[in-house]
Amino acid sequence: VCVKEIYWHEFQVTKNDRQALHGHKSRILWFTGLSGSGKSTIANALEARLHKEGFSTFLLDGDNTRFGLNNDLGFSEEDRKENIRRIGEVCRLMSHAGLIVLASFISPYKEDRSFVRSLAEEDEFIEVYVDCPVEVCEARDPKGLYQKAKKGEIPAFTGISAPYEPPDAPEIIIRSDLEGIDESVKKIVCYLKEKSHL
Ligand code: ADX
Repeated sequence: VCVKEIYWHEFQVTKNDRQALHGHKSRILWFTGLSGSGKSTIANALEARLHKEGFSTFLLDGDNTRFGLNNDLGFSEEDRKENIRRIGEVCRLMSHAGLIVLASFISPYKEDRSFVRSLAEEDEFIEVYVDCPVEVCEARDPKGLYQKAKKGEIPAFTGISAPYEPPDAPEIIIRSDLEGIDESVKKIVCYLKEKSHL
């Protein structure tokens, strides 16, 4: 039996102090959607815009974090859960650092996304559903993965042989098959300004 003798420390510099230094609130913009839906492209363009306007940001992306922090994880339901749990904790740390975090992960399970939401403060977590029909993602197939999945070369591929649970009440919905990137970025910036997040 492992008895954990650990205690939480409070440090002198608080989350509020860090937010004040950055001149804005911490936020977690969580992009969820199918592979090829455009999550990372939109998050990338949004980060560039926010950065240019003087906001302190950081972009986390499924493909990249799976090379490092999560390189021990695959795509089983259990591994995806652990992937999102760790990233949720990273988002929480980054929010304590006072950053606007943009997280781009398929995150196919509702339960895992609500776990991340539960780590955040009230109004801090903003779920952006990048909604795009699977046929469109398949036609785009930027990494050729849908083609491989259809041939059975990639098991448990989201949208083909593994489930995707769309959010019930996301803060923002982007129809990436109907809206361009600039339009999507504007929509998110407008939301953030309207809600006084920026
Ligand atoms: S998640 O489901 O655990 O949230 P994550 O966003 O980290 O996934 O990684 C998704 C990326 O991994 C995809 O964009 C794709 O490039 C790649 N990938 C490799 N295998 C799979 C698979 N079986 N299902 C979905 N994406 C996969």
